[in-house]
Amino acid sequence: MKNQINDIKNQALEEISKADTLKKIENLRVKYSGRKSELTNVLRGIKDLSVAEKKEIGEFGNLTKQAIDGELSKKELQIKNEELKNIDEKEKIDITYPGEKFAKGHLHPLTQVRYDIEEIFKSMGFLVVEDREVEDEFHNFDAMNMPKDHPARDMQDTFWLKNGYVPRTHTSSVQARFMEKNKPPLKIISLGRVYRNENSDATHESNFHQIEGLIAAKSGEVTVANAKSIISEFMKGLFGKETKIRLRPSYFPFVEPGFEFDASCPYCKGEGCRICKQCGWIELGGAGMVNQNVFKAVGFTEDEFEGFAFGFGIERLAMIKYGIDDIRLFHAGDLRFLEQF
Ligand code: FA5
Repeated sequence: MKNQINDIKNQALEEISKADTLKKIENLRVKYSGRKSELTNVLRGIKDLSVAEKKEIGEFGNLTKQAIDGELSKKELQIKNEELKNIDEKEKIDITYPGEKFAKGHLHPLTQVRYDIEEIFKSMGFLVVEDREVEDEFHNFDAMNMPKDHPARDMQDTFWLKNGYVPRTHTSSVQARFMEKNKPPLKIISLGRVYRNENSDATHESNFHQIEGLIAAKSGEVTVANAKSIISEFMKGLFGKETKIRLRPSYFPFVEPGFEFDASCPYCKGEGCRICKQCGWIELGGAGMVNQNVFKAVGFTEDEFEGFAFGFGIERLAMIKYGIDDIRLFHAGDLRFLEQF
């Protein structure tokens, strides 16, 4: 029986030494050390031996089982360590490897231009004010010297609300709102959304942004020359020092005399190109000396004050600044466009 046990031990040790996975070790444990193992089977024959043989074979059997278990545990540990080493190799972390870049958001190009405009005017002492987008007829039209039957109302296609209010058609309404509460001298700008019942095309949107400016003081203290130099500074700040401006006579009911403002094209420097449609100048907005009827509408005495007002389209300014030839890109939400700024 001793020989039988020895053979089992030798066979077990040989197979254990060749095992190279935890699964194989588990199978060998069942085969050589479990309750149904060959060794347990052989040792069951002890009961037929003499007392002395029982003792001797019993001890020998136990030592053999301990030896087999010991080898199984040793080999199991060895395989586990080997696997850990492999994991270390496979999952090695290189802490010097550059991290992945996160996509960063940024301001919309219109917001960037808006902030640029605000900074330029603030540096010239202007106050930035805001007011409502849904206006009553009085502040959008009447106070701007556009009474109900005045044909000038047709110049700005209006979305009328059922209650008689209007999504403002221009930021000029802020002039009236501000002067109702503040007497000249004043220097303000106001930027915001305006709405017009117009079809979209490359240069028109039904929802766009304007900047309105107003300088007002005692009569005789504000001239077209002051206003021209302020607007010239503004254009230089936005488009570059070499920018020139020009005024052309025009009509807006809330100013008298009225002008249209053009800036020399920042792309071709006045030579003529695609952006300025070959004429060297780009139309930016309107301006003029505040009509005395506007001052009267907000409660001031006629000729007590004089002022200069101007209004530009912010999308148009941004289009020129960045060389964009279609206004619709600003609101299309196309990341391929927005990521370029
Ligand atoms: C006005 O809105 C006047 N309130 C401006 C003004 C203020 C004149 C103070 C005199 C004194 P106008 O309708 O021309 O004027 O619009 C001014 C600017 O807004 C235009 O020059 C243009 O740059 C921009 N604009 C007008 N309509 C659109 C539109 N549909 N889409 C995009 N921009 C527009």
